[in-house]
Formats: sequence, C-alpha cells, structure tokens
Amino acid sequence: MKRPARRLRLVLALGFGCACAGAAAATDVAVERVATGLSRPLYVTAPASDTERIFVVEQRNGSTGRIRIVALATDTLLGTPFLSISPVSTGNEQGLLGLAFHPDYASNGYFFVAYTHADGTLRVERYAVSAGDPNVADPASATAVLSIAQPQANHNGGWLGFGPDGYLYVSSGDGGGGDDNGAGHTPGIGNAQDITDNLLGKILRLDVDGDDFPADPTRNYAIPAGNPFVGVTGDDEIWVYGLRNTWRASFDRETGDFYFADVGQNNREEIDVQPTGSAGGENYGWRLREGTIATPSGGVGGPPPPGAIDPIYDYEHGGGPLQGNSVTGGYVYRGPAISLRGRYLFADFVNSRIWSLVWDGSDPSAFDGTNFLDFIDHTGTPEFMPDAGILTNISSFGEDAAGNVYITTLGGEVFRIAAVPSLPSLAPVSLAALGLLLLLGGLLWMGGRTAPFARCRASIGLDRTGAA
Ligand SMILES: [Ca+2]
Ligand SMILES: [Ca+2]
Ligand SMILES: [Ca+2]
Repeated sequence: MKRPARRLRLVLALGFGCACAGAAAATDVAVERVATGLSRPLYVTAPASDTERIFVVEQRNGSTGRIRIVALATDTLLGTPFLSISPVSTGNEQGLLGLAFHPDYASNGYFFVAYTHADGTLRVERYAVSAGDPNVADPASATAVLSIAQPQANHNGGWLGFGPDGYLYVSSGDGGGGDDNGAGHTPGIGNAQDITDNLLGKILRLDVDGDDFPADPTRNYAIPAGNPFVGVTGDDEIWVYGLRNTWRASFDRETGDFYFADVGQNNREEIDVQPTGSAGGENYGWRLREGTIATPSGGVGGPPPPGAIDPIYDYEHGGGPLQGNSVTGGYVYRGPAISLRGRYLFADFVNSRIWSLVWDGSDPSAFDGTNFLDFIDHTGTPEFMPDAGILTNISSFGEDAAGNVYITTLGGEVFRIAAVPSLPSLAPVSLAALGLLLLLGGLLWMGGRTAPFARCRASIGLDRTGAA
C-alpha cells in the first residue's frame, strides 16, 4: 500500500479526518454486494455501451440455466429471467456456462450462449432479444452455432467472448476425465494436443456473421480467413490449443491482450497471456505440461512440445496464501478505481483467494511462470471485505460496460469492485483550496452539523454505478 499523501497526513494531523478520511487513507476500492439469492451464478457481462444493466449467468436451477438482469441504478435483481434454457445437464461443471453479446447488439439484438445440453454436448447458440421488452429475450430465436461432443461430464470450457477483431472466441475444455486420457481422448496424445478433427482442449475463433456450411444446419458460422490452421493441417476453427479447461478468459479492453486461466489437475494452476497482434496457433502445453512442470500424473507428462508457451504465472496446489486448487481467471482492470488500473485480477475457487498482478510485457517465448510484476494478495484486506455477504467459492469475474469488475460466488452472490472517493485522488486540488474546504467543513462541524459525513457518503453512493 502506498504511504498516505502528504496532504492527507496533514488532514489527519489536524484531527479532522473523521471516518471518511480514515477510509480514504486506506484505498479507493470497496467491494459491494449487488445481488444475492441467485442459483449458481458464474458470469457477469453486459452489451457494449449499456451502462444501465448487468447480465448474470446462472449455471442452473434444477435443469434450467438462466440469465438474470441486475438494474444498476438501484442494484435490483429483476424477477423475470432474461432467458431460460432447458434442459441442461446437471453435473457439477455442467449447465449454462457462457454468454456474450454481439458487438452490434444495440442494432441486431443478437447474443450467444454456451451450455451443456442434457445429452452432454457443449452447445453454442445464438438468441435475440424480444421485440417488445429489452429485459426479455425471445426463446424461439434459438439458432445453433456449434455443438461439441464431451466424452465426460467435467472440463466443458464454456467461456464465450468477442475479441477486438469482432470474432467469437469459444473455450471447449479437454473433454474431461483425468490426464486427458481414456475413452473419448485421442490415444497417445490426448485431445488438447490433437488438432485434427478435434475441437476439445482449444480456444476456437468463429465469424458468427457468416455461414461457411450452408448445407449443415448444426454449423452456422464462417471461418475467419486469418485463423492459423486455414490452408494447413489442423482444424480451421482452432485459435489456440493445448488447454485443459480454460476457466474464464478476457481481452484487456485497453490493449487487446488476451488473458486466460487454465485449470490444472493435481499440482499447478496457470495464467496464460497471448499478446495482441498474435497470429494464433499457440500450443499451451497440456497434457504434457501442468503449469511450468511436466504433468506428474498418469504417465502423460513430458518436456514442452516444440514452440509451446508456458504461463506467465503458475501456482502450486495447497492451502498457503499463494496456493490454491482451481484457478478462476479474471480481467485486467480498466475501471474507475485508480489503484487497480492495469492489474490482472484473478482468484482461486477452492481456497477463495483473490490476487492481482501485472504482466511484465516479456515475449511469450520467454514465458516461464515468472513474467509478472507487483503481485498483490487482496484476500481478506479491508478493501476486499464486502459490505455484505462473503467472498467464498469465487466462480467468475465479469465486467460491465463501464469497466467495473464484478465477482460471482457459486453460493449465489454477485459483488462489484467499486471505486470510492479517496483523498489521494484529489491531487490536483491545491493546498489552498483544500484548506478552504477544511475551514468550511470545520465551521459546519463546530455548529453541530454532520455535513462532512453526509457529503462523504453521498459521494460514495454516486460512485457505486461507476460514473466516477
Ligand atoms: Ca450452416
Ligand atoms: Ca486446416
Ligand atoms: Ca499450459
């Protein structure tokens, strides 16, 4: 934590800090609960430029996956779901998993979901908002985009996101089981290392505004001409491969760098980065590699395959403050809280820890798990203690249109990492002006008024929607 600015120390020395200044001395961040009572929430997103709402993905309620809306003006969870999808399969890692709004949602009303159907396949489908109500989708608008068979119930991937290039990215998971081995896994190499007739263990890149398969009603997408395996051996849909179960990915909204967290098996969890401008086709090593080591189990580990990219950060399994058991990838924060800007936030689902770091910008060929700066453990710090509820079993992060970052917990809560006023952020204010404010506040205080308190609270209230 930074030392309080000289100006702030002066305020404190004058004995005029009050609770407001005391809080400001600590941070410009507060975690606020915005919704509770959801059914296994695991994602938050919003259409571009829609700063009024967030859309929360509920994995399932029974065998129904749902998308819920929170109206941000009042942090109100709407009673009617935006969309319900049924039947979804009901394994621990199954259900409704992903949601992405088309970049032109405001004009075409299209959005995309990923879920595991009751038959176990991972399905990507397009829906449209209803004609009459912006808070309700049209369930009859369902159109298949892609379906991928999943041999086991775990490792379904299911993250969806549009890149800055306007294409839809889809994480698929390695198909499940253990060691990417056994029934439904390519003998000898597993699914993630198999790039021929095998979409498992990948992140795919699709052009959802076209259809290269007009005779096939189950495949409704085009292949971007720049995909890495177009014209050469390898499935044309593949963007990157060698992934076990990418659990949450994101594009840095400022730089376009692509971050994804790959959940490990028994030993390591990892954070991967693909710098913006990459031509795609990178191999991230699974099943040979778990984090930066040879996969220790199942007899499947080995040296890195040629050209494979190691993570920028990996951590060991265990209960220590820098350890965990299942990574939840997050976002490079670009919201209103200055102290977090440029920091990649992520978490461990099992150990309920929250961390952040800054990728050091080094070349992927040099990635070795140490390619980061300024690691911070936010777990249990005052600013990450929510005003209500508990940050446990962190299932995902999410972003609203204004760049505020949200946290979902599988137990049913949604939190916002909010910007709150801090005195250090008043740096441009001259000492003279501040002195005048202090004098005025002091007079009000002497008069038995609580105006400084009230003003402080009002400012915090205003900032909750990220308008700061
Ligand atoms: Ca088609
Ligand atoms: Ca090809
Ligand atoms: Ca890897």
